[in-house]
Amino acid sequence: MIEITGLKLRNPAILAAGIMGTTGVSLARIAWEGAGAVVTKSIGPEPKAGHSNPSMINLGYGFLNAMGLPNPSYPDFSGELEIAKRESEVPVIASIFGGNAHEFAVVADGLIDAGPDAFELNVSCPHAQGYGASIGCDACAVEEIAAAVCDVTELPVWVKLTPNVTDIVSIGKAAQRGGADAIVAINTVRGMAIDIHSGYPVLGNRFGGLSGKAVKPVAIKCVYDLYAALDIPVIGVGGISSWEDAVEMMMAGASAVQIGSAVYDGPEVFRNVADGIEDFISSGGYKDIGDIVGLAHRRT
Ligand code: RRO
Repeated sequence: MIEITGLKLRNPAILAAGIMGTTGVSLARIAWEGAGAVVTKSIGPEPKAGHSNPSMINLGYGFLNAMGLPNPSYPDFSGELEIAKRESEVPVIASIFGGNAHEFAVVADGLIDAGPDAFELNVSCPHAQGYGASIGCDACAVEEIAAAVCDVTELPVWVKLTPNVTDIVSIGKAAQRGGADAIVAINTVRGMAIDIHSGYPVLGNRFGGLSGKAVKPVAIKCVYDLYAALDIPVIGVGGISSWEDAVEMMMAGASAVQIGSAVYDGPEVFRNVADGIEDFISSGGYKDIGDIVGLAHRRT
């Protein structure tokens, strides 16, 4: 059992936003598979169809996606959130997005009655015009968005950051100033693939965000730097597919981890990661998870 931003989690392996998060039943399925908490697909103020296909490709060492924030909008998602809450015995976190602070607040406010346990503010989609990374690179905007959502809810507010910035710590500090209870790092790394036979970019949107094994070292460094600079917990995400990856992320400073791309290899990843962390703690002579969170900072 761990506690993060006041939420009690049976283990620190959380489903990341965007994977299996579009319906209440798919979220519940991941909870049944052993996840400590689940995060929904990002939900916004208006229905969005998303980018044209192909919207996701498997590069072998990671996935490149440009889904384009497809979602039914918050009024139409409330029912799914209610199902996720009813069917899962773990915290359900609503990932939300908007074009500005007001829209974020409207979406959060509109979802509160469906009963989420926390909000995750997605200010970091790398390829969504008017949303995401353009906002997530702007410290003032991030502070304003966090503050606006904190104004409409008492629930914990997590802010998910983009690695596509020169100084992720300054953005993390802005989120903290705005009242964020935790930082989630990282969203996907902006990238592109080109088909050499036709010369066309492969993704319908031409570019997208890279996730999976390839981004783990980027995520580890971001979490390491954020942990050193902030007073709020950091939740690590990026390339975690085994308990060893999760322990490494925790040693960088993550209080919990999120798992996304690895779910495509099977949802048993949550149980494997949770059990592996627990065995590592008990067999390594550590008292509890707190002993390994940020351990790399103490090894000088
Ligand atoms: O929907 C997407 O294309 C998407 C989102 Br919202 C995000 O936050 N990160 C990402 O890689 N894709």
